[in-house]
Amino acid sequence: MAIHGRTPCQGERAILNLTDSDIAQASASTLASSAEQASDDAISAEIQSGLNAEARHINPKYFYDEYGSQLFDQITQLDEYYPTRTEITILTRFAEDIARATGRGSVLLEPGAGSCAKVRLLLEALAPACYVPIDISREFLFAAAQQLQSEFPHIPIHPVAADMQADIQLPDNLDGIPRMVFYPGSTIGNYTPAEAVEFLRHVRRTIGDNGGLLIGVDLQKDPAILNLAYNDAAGVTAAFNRNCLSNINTLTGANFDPERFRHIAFYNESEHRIEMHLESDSRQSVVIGGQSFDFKESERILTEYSYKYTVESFAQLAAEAGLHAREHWVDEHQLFSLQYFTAS
Ligand code: AVJ
Repeated sequence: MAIHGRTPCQGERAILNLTDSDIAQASASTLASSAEQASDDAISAEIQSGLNAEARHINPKYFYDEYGSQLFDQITQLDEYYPTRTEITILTRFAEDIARATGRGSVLLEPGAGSCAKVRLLLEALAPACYVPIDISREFLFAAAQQLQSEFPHIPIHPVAADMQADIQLPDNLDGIPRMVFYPGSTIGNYTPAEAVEFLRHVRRTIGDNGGLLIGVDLQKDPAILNLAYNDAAGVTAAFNRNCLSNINTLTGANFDPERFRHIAFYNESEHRIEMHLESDSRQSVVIGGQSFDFKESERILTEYSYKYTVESFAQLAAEAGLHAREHWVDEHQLFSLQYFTAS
């Protein structure tokens, strides 16, 4: 890959403690094609186990094949879907203030960086010693990193194709430089609180004793706003939800008919989460990897949780992972938050 301004940060793959086979496994052009690398059997087995469970479910990662990623991009532009534009407003407005709070010149790591769009809003202010975007989709990530490098020639950029949970070891020349993990998008909301703590503990191990975490967290609010955000009038979220079934058909040869499942999304107030389900419009059977699954009329498959927090409830969760709340920034309507934590 041609990356300009090669610096010590851009060592071969010294930055990660991965074997060649880890890297081969983690590298793919899209989430879907990475899933394709796992054998059809392994994916079938994962889908089967979710549908054999007491509460039938499908992992939300199956939303994101190429078409699903396009649909998500459309969602971010809907009037009803406030999170993306609100987070961008916060990042733009408070970039200097964020940099003052976090300090400058750290090694900036971004799990699931994708197109590296949001970090652009912070790079000038944060002036990192090195920016390390991490993503499972190798081709996409490296193209995005190359583009970013041409826009920010003075900031060393070192893309790493890996799973978010990979153990990251920085090369010796970056020893002693504080690390900061940037995790925007409220992706953390897809995890249950217990899973979120597990992820945050992984972040805590990655950043060490003098590192930090800057994370985007969607906030609890009027349920009417939340219900609209996941039930848009144009039906893009419904198409996004159903698309996981088309993707599973492609990946496993299953015979879901997406049109025979209704999009259901609602805010569960006691659990503080949006739930998305696919609801069978009638009795039907679907064959996946040779196993047949019967659906009753109106039977549901859970496809996504999107947990909403208060600044305080999220800080409490982070504390369980050894992360201490330092500062936070919200928009004027308190729809969304950016929160900064340190390890000590
Ligand atoms: C990408 C997980 C942040 O939970 O709002 C958008 C995904 N699902 N509309 C979210 C999503 C339905 C989104 N996250």
